[in-house]
Amino acid sequence: MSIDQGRKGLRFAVIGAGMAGILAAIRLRQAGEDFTVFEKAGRLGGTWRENRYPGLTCDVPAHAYTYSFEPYAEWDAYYAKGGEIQTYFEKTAEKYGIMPHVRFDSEVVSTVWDEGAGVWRLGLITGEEVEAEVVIAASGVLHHPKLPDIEGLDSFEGQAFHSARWQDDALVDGARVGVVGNGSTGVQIVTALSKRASKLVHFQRSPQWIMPVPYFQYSEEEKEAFRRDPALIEDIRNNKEYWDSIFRFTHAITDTHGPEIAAIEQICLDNLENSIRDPELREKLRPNYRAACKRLIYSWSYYDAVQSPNVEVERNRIARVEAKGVRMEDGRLHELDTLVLATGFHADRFIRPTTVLGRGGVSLDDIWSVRPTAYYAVTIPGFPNFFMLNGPTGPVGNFSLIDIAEKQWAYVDQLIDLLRSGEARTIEPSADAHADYEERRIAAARTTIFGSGCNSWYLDATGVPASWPWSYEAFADAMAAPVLTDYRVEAAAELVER
Ligand code: NA7
Repeated sequence: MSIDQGRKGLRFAVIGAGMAGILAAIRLRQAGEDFTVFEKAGRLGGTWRENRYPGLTCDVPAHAYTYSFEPYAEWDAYYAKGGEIQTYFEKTAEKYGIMPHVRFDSEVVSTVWDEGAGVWRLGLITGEEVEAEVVIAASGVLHHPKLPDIEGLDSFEGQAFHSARWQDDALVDGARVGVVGNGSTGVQIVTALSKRASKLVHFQRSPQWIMPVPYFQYSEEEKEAFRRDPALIEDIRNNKEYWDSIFRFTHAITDTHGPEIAAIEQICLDNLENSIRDPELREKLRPNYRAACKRLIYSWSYYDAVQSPNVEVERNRIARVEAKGVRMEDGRLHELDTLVLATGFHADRFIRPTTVLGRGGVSLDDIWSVRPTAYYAVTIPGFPNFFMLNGPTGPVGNFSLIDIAEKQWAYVDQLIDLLRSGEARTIEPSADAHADYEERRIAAARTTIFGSGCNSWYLDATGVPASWPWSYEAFADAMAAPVLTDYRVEAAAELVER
């Protein structure tokens, strides 16, 4: 193939048909590119496909949790339910003509850079091999369930399952249910099941700070108004109070002694003091670490739920699971019909277990042996034309990851432009630029609220917060334009005929 043909015929492989993969696909289709989305499952939606537990809600206001270019009039309430979000992504993918480009049941098991040909060779689970000049890794963050290392789980006579593997036939109505785990997932499940289970035990290894938030339904009239005039939705998306809260939140994360984090801590503390009537329960629910150190839980109804007579908060240590239920270290047994393990995810996986081999056969697994990392969360030295959306070290917190992915795409698109124009055959960050970024990032991350002394999925294996450690504005600025001097560009002219 000649150089010219090669440049004109750029092929893109998008890995994952979740929120970020759909975004990439929409943008590539709009640009008239040749692309395929490889999806391991039989349905798109990523997180919103995998999670189907009762009470599943996105804690970003619904109108802020959409693509900026695709507002949605149909949200039932200020916060959207998981099923509604899944429908939104399916409708959006249809509307933008993405579906014919998605190959379902096509897990990418390996992607290997072929230096001579200047292509990535992707091995699919089906045994096929496909080629692409550019890989967009949009494979998500929290998609490998972490099961707890609790002895005896297999001996339980009822059903026990991870929250992301919800069993539709699970006994919950009028049943005795245990929920292990107190992250956003556990809190949402307990809140929902408090109205359904006859007995509900919430096993909390660590209590959580709960941020009270407003919740209201949108009426049919309001939805009709949104349909007629999408500018009304824009007003909600651009609502000053909402954006002030985002800025406040990111400043709070990065300035652990500032007024913003003090305000958040006070709101959470007041919520605990004013909502929980029984002093003993209040002490059980009082965290001993700083608010926002773990991902803040947003809830308008959890504190009501745990005060229902059928709900018990269990703060003692679990000794083991037995046939009839959960045995505590103090010898008590909670007899249960169903045990839900809301114990989180392996947050350091990203594209793995896919084998990714870059220049010289170097494995991403080796590069990531200490921690997953990417230059500005998007690109990796030695992995040319490989771009990540919602990759390692990106911003995490109580804000929309769709917005983050859109900003990352705007950045990636500028790098891809160099390939499109024929100016570059390959592009990747220099090792020095990446090392400098990581050094600065790690130093800053240690000083964030996430590093203030609690355990959470935000921490990497060495205990360093794995996220973007600077403000939202700093992220927006960084994504607005890549610093091209930090990139290693292999000019197309150097390409020999292949
Ligand atoms: P999280 O936030 O990682 O929470 C996991 C919870 O499970 C957390 O309370 C853990 O306690 C608890 N856990 C984990 N292992 C055990 C064992 N062995 N025994 C008892 N308790 C355990 O996961 P989620 O699914 O709730 O939320 C993940 C993200 O999804 C969320 O932040 C949103 O971004 C959406 P710990 O705090 O470690 O003591």
